[in-house]
Amino acid sequence: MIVSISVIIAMSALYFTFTEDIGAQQEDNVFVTHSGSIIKTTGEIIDPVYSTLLDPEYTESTVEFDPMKYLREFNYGKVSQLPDGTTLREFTIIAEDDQIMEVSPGVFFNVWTFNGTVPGPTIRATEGDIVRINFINNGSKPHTMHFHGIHPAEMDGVFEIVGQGGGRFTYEFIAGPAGVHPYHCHVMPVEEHIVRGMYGVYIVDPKEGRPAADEMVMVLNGFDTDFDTENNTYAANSIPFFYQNNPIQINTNELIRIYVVNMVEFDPINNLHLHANLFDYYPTGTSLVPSFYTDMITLSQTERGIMEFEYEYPGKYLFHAHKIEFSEKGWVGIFQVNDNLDQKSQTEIDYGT
Ligand SMILES: [Cu+2]
Repeated sequence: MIVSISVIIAMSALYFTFTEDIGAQQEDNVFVTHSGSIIKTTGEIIDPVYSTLLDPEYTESTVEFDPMKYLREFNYGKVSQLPDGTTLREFTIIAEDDQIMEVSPGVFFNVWTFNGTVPGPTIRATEGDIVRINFINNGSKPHTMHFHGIHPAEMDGVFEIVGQGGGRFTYEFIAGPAGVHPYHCHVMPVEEHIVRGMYGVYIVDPKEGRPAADEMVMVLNGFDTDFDTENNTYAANSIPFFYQNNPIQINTNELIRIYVVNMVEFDPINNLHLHANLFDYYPTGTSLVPSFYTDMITLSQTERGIMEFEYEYPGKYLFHAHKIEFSEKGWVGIFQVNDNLDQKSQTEIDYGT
């Protein structure tokens, strides 16, 4: 009896000490969003219920991101011709680090963004064009833009740190080589700036172009919402299970071209498996001749390539990480292949304008 009472007293003491410690750690962090909403949270993960209790105005994500729109959205910039006939493509990219994105139903996460979304906009040019990026850092931390590809040292976005609170830098380089490349922030710790969302895709079209196709971009990414250097969600284009719940509509006997870029951190590899079909694969997209005909690719960090395929038979087909942990945490989607009876084609979209 005495022993039991002693144990209860000891456990109670422990409980109060422990909860006191938690209480001391639970200081409110305050985020002011770009819309002026004030969000309070006890951690870096925004708890929507707790936040709403503290601030009834706070009801939703400050990031507007539609994975279906992003999938086929290419940005060619403001186009003009230089006196020597070279095409100049100008882009304005604004960095922010106070955005809140609902990265999975009910999971609100403070993302760091280029032009307000994760991934940032897909930037597209033709090899030989001049790409000019007017970069503005409206964040609270230094940021840069580091493009993969070929360019002078001072345009590499590594040593020329762009200061917070409105710092500016103009990146300018000749687009090349033809292929698909990532861009991302390169401020230390780089891993944190990437896992928070500061990345996007940069496509360089070959001068001679590629055959007409229904074109898409898939950024393989994930979010570490509890800061244990392991991802809690995985996806193609940020939102777990999105393309499973909203299948991508494509046509039979039509060339599909996917620019795929792996931006998953922490995990050494990611992969992609296409069901009931095989595809031509062009690593980095730098050659016009495919290196593989396969149904499975494996990608390390920032590794990327171009996939090309057609479906002969209509129906529903899965595509997903064959690392099953990733697919079970969201990296899975469906192609809904429709009979192309009227030959109406996505390939009529005039890419490259
Ligand atoms: Cu950054």
